[in-house]
Amino acid sequence: MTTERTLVLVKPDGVERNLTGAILARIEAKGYRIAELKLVTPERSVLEQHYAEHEGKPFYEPLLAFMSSGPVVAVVVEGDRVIEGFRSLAGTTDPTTAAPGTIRGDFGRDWGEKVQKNLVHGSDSVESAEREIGIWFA
Ligand code: DAT
Ligand code: MG
Repeated sequence: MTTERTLVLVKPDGVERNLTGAILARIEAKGYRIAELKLVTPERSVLEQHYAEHEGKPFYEPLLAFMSSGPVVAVVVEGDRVIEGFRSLAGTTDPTTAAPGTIRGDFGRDWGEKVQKNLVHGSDSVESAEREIGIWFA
């Protein structure tokens, strides 16, 4: 067993489309545990820290605008190898090509905007998870 914690966000498109329950149900059905959870409309400063690795990219400003456009559900999820496991449940970044059976593949829509409304975020490593949990649950 390698028990880990990861930061999951249900992004504004997921909350707006009433998909929070469906997304959390998949996480729980997989056997992961919800350790912390809150609904919040993020401040820009939180998003700047969260997306620091993407600063300067063409989609950065539209991404921050989208992410602050409404409430998100921030969740700390715990479980065996949950970091990789949740990324697998979420599917690849682009909803158009994300595999069916994944959250992004089943529910994601891609309207060709500059920002991909891909419903969820999941930390990509142990280091990212600890950093991101510290940002969202200070
Ligand atoms: P992921 O969310 O799969 O970890 P990422 O960390 O590379 O992907 O990017 C963070 C978010 O930024 C992603 O969920 C959607 C947006 N994004 C990434 N690449 C993009 C692109 N080429 N065009 C538009 N938005 C993009
Ligand atoms: Mg990422």
